[in-house]
Amino acid sequence: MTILESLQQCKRTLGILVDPEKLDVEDFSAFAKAMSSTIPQLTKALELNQIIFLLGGSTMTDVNLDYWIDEFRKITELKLVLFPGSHRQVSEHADGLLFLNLISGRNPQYLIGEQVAAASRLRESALQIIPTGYILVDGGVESAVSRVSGTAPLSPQNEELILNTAVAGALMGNQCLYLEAGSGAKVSVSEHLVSRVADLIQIPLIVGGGLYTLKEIKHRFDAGAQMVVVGTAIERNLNWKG
Ligand code: 1GP
Repeated sequence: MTILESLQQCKRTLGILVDPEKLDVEDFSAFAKAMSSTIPQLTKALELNQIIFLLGGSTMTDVNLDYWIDEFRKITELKLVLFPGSHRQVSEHADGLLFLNLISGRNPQYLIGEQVAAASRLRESALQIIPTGYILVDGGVESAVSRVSGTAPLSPQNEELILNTAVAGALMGNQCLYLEAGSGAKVSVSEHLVSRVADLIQIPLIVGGGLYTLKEIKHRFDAGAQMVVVGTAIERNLNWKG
């Protein structure tokens, strides 16, 4: 089964976001130890169908991604999916790649420029490439995505614009949609908004940014998200149990 098929068929996928700039390779053993006890607990508490690791970050530049992924492989057999902040964050050593289109913004660099720049490496790659419409929703603090892309997030109050952006993203052929409040957001994407978007689209919905408790994650699944992403909560406390 491909990663995309697993998202289409699995009702509850947890994405654990790891930013290689924030986790030193030297910390891997601590990370591995923490994950070995955390993952079974999260799986049970959230009734998960699967967990995958997302790798990437908006500001990552000088990390040797191939080496980093090889080290990561030593501690997990879970799928590793790239979540790139730029065309430079491509590695054949991963399993898949979210091919992000920042459709909430109007910066051509993040609508087509980065994608074209990545194409020469992707055209002969065996990576599973998942076209993903990426919608940045205001999370109450300026996000790295907003800063780096030079685009403003959509206001959560402007529901119609978010819904229309989601529908347009699906009609353009994206295979997933990602509702993103930004890493470390104060306000996550609400269950209400998740539910309204989920009702309108037939492709997997990913939700992330500012989710810190099991309850918050569970409510996003209940509202219709196929995949919920958590990063900061685990970065802050490797023994996070939600
Ligand atoms: C960010 O959605 C992810 O792209 C995860 O956000 O770090 O706030 O969990 P957090």
